Amino acid sequence: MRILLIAFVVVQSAFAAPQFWNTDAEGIVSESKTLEVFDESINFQPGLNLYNEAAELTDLFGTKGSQLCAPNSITHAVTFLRYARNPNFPNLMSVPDMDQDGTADTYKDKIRYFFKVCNTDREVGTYYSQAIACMKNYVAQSGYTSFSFMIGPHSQEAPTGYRIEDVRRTVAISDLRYYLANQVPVIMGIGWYTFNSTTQKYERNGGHFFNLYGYDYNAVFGENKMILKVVNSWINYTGRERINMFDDVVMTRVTGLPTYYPDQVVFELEGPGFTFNQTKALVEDLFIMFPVANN
Ligand SMILES: [Ca+2]
Repeated sequence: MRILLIAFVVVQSAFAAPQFWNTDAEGIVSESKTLEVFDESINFQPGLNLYNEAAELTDLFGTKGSQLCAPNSITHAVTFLRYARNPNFPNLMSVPDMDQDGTADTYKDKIRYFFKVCNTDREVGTYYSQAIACMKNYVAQSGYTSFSFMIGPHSQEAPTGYRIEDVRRTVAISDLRYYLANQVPVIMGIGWYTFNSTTQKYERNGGHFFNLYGYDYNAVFGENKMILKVVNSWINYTGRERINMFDDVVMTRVTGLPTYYPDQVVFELEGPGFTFNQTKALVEDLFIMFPVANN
């Protein structure tokens, strides 16, 4: 079943985002994997598999293995912005020959570069504040105005001209529809939460970053559900067609007593890479990284 691409812009009156040139979302168009018919369906993932590169950077691993999800997802997003997006951002800067193999700016060099400039810790990974800071700096150092900020309860700084309450709030489905429809490669931060039967609450015991490059949405979902096109650093896409180098992950509004979940968590994820017996993947923050050309 072929999916219709429908151009639209969600009006966000409090949020005067930059003018995006391309609202037609002319990315890679995938076949639907479900029998549902969606009002809006977008997939612009670039067909870039970084799994093997990251798996070979074992000198950056901690005692529990790789904590490279932030450097990996940032590398994925900047590669998309520089080469695949239409229009693209060719001035996004190359990185040095970090591994001294004689070739600069390889995917491995980029992952090493963001590991370094994000101050990623090989044991605990990358804090949200560190991740957004290095995204923002990379775009600015490339000579663009950096429209880079977080939306979510951990957001600490609004972009110029906006209020902190515009971005320090719970994530909304309308946010994802707006940015993804404009081919902004959103990075999502989730927490892994396990239920503690003593406190009767979900407690956080880790987190994860990954890339979003589209979604399926039906108006009947309202603000309660959407299906995300996820590129996840711990899934190896080798062997898939480039058009299929992503997974459908369902994001739904959590139910239950208000105190059952952490404050300001309203969505959980289920699907490949996110479904476990005792642990929930709860959506926390979105990372928007977008270059705006200086006139
Ligand atoms: Ca190199």
